[in-house]
Amino acid sequence: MKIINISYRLPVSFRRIEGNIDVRSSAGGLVSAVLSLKNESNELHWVGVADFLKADYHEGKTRFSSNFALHPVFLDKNVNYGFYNGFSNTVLWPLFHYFPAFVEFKPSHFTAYMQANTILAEEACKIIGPGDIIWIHDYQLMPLAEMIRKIKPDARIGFFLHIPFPAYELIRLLPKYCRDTLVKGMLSADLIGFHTYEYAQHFLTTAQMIAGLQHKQFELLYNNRPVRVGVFPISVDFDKFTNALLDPLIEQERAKLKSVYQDKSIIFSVDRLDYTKGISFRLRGFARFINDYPEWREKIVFILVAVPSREVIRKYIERKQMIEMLISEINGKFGTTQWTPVVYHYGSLNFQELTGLYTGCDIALISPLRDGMNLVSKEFVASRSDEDGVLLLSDMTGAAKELTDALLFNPLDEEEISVKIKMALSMTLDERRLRMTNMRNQVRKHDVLRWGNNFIRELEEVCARKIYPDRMHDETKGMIRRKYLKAHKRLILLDYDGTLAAFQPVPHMARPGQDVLDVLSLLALDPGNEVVLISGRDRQTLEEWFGHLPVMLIAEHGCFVRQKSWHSTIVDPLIWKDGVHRIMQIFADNCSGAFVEEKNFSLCWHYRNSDPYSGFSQSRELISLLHDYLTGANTHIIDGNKVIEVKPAQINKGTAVLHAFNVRDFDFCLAVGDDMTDEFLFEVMQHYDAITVKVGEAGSIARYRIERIESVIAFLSQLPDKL
Ligand code: GDG
Repeated sequence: MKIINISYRLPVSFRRIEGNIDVRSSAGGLVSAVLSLKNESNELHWVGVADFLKADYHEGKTRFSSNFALHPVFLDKNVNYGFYNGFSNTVLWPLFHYFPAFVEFKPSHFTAYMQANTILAEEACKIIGPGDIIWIHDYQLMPLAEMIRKIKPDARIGFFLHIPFPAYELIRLLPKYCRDTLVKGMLSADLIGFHTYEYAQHFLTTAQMIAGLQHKQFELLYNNRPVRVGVFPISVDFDKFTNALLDPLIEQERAKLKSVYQDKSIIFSVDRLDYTKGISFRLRGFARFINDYPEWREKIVFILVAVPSREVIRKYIERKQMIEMLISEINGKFGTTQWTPVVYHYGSLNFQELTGLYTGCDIALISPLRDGMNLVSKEFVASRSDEDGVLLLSDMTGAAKELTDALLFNPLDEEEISVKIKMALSMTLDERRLRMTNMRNQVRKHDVLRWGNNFIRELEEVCARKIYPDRMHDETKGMIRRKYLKAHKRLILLDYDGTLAAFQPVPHMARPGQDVLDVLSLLALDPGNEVVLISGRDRQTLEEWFGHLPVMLIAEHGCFVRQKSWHSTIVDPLIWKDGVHRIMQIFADNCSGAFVEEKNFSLCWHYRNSDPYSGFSQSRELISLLHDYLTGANTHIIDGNKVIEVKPAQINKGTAVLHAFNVRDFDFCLAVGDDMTDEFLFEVMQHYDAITVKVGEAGSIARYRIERIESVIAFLSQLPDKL
């Protein structure tokens, strides 16, 4: 089996330096995580975009030796520009980090984005074989899973988003064709991973808004496949950083630092120069600190390292100028001939310099306005095996949810930053130790190796889950009939719409045909049978259509039961109903073709006769409003087939059957249904070893599948036939 990792960047580069090819491997956490997945029974492969020349690669590739096979994809310069600098970094990056005003959308960039993804998909498919695992990373590759799935329908695909997934309100700003492509692209993976629950929740809302999907415990059904949404906070290679303290080279770095700044406390920060990292905000906070606490002047230094990043994009050039201006203002205003408050380095550090600063500083000050996770904070913690140092961390980072022993702050609040710097400098050694030990335990326990393993394990698990009911062949029908004939007491549970009758433009038009009435009579007249029609329809309709038959009727998804006479299973006073009716009526008035159907215990907003685009988008707004309106109301909102329904939460088709019967009394149980509400029935009935049958092509937890309504009727009519 192959594990094929696909990311924009490759972890290796090939550069010609003075005529020779220099092969350099990057040693980021993702590489460690991927390498840790290696075992005797798998091969590791890495597909990504080459940021080096083809000729240099061919010359140097024999000198690259690692545990994975490298598959660089060489993109045309213009395509790569539109793909990476264009759509990825001037649309998705700012939008997903809540900087909508920084978005510059160009359709040609989106075209390049799609082209690049198509090329990557084709390259990946050349190596994908049966049973392989494909792990796709990040916002540059959101449509890739769908493209791969088209060529390799059975591939096991995981997608991980390294940046925040924002609220739907932000996603809405993208043109419809873009947002649909991106979200449906992600949904084509089997497992979609995020750093935090917040991002996962935003994604689930978006999936409902865009694709009409309702999740059940973070699992969705998309194109008949189960898709799991999971939370996997990325981390760092703990041992690598923790061992740094005692490394002699790093000790030297620390010694240099101490000799230059011997009498001063050191604040340190390092990040890519990016507007999301809040560098100017931390500078203002620091300036406020030296202004408010003059006794600290000349006793403190802020070493600020900004690593060059995306230097061709306008907003990055502007931000660099802004930061550099601010640094000179602070140094000009507060500095003296003996003291430079901010020591600025624009460039990258090698590992020794980086860990020398992590281990040699007193405070790490990290202030993103948004950050998917933020690894710098975790690297700082992992490096501090001396259990000293204080972490000052923005509460807008994913890491803040785990590193709760940091001094957390809001990056816009200069005063708070200033006060927290003061707190950090005055903190006792005991308190520093306690906080750092707690954070180290967290990072040690959840390091990046565990992250990678957890993700792949969960991907394998979700792919192993079976949701495709077996088609019901003649042999199976024979087996069911044998069971039926042998049994003495049989429970037969049948949904109506979509199971025994086709959908019609208006609900009342779906009257039962004679064939349906005949088969129900045939089965119900056998004294050994309990036949139950279990439907979402109201009791009046069921009574009108089936009242004359000796069958039990369950109406409104279980809210009413007719045994000898009708009775309700609900004790809820339905105080929510008038308000929901008013809201639904407003939406019906504003959406041509939509109408409200009132049942005794539920309300439905139908949009099957509306324009598909506006009907669907109004239905999304209605759902979102109802979710908020009904907070605490003990209701369930069903996002059905062209209908939004609100009903009491405690009752569903499954619980209704349990209320009505002791299922164990029966030696043959059959449940047949076609839609989402029947899944509740299947779930319950499977505990009783029932024969569960899904009608139609959609995925289901049912055991068997029948494709068409006519086949259901034929199957039921033949049940009592002697074999
Ligand atoms: C994205 C998400 C998420 C930086 N400068 C130097 C250097 N670095 C290394 C750090 C750290 C990495 O780069 C930066 O990672 P972050 O997580 O802080 O930020 P992004 O680059 O924006 O990463 C982020 C991450 O993906 C992972 O999912 O956490 O939220 O935005 O490892 O050490 N390393 C060296 N010299 C430098 O000058 N050696």
